[in-house]
Amino acid sequence: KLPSVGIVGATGAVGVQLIKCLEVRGFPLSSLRLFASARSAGKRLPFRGQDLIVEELGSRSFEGLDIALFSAGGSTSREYIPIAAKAGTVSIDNSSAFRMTDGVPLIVPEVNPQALGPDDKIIANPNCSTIIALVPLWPIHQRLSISRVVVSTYQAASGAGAAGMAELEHSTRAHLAGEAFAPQVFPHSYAFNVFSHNSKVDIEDGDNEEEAKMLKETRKIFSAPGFRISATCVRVPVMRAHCESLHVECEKPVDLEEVRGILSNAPGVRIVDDRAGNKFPMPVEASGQDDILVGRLRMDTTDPTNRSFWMFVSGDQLLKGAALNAVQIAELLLQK
Ligand code: A2P
Ligand code: 11C
Repeated sequence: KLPSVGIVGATGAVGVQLIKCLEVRGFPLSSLRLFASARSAGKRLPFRGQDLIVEELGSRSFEGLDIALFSAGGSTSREYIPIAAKAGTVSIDNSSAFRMTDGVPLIVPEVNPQALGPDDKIIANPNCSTIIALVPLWPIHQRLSISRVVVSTYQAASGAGAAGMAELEHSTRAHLAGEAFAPQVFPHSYAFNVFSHNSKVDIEDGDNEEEAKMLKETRKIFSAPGFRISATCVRVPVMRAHCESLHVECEKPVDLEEVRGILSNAPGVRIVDDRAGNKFPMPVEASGQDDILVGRLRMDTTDPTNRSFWMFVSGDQLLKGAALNAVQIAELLLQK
């Protein structure tokens, strides 16, 4: 029997991509229902040549639903996922609400599919910055044993949802027109600016929540509590694909050709590394693509032990960073 599927947060930036991913990948389902807040009830969204009508999410929404894909923020997940579980619905959650909860698997299908159990009722989708880093890092770690990673992100507006994307556009238009603009989603003016990630900063250690998520989630997904990774997360005025600079140190001396070979066979990775043409991963090319683009592969010549190298990656925050990874988890669920 084909599963019945629901999307919670269907009108959001990720929700719309969830609908598209289910359609493009020909996900086998008997019915699709769309849920959002009361504001969107009655709105129509296309799926497989038909218009589906958005329903207001409520505590009875999960009756008869096999799988729910949640992307409506942490508080909606915290309130409704336990209700869904009681109704027998399996939830795949794009929020951070349950990611670090013991017993809830945190899955990147290319990395830890084995962590998904057949009876799991809540499955967490990692943070976008984590997914985009781990898809290329995992095959390298398996073959070369990474001893330490230092990440710097260049994160797009899409990470803050549809309202964040609209704010980038409106603040840019206002700036070009010489008009004043009062930011509402972000703490600073976005147009022609770069600022530290807009999540809460820990006063003690100085990490913001986005950085803390990258460290904790990587350790859980790799099943490596002591994995050495640190991060600096920054917002750049880009619409929808994140970039990350990764400094990778391995246990043993590195042969860059071996790294290139590993990445060229890695699922979900495409190498874009044209030194002669000065062409490397860019958000405009990663947007709309399933693969994580990887390039700027080069040794860190300041490491006399030859164990360290650099790479630069770009991945669509709304696809592999969110909707695509969630739909791949649902596909994995069906296989199990
Ligand atoms: P709505 O469009 O009705 O506000 P984004 O990540 O782009 O900001 O989108 C958030 C998604 O979560 C939207 O689909 C939004 O619906 C939905 N959402 C927000 N709050 C709730 C809620 N309390 N119940 C159900 N859906 C919600
Ligand atoms: C961003 N990654 O780009 C964030 C938003 O834990 O899923 C998503 C936060 C999360 O701003």
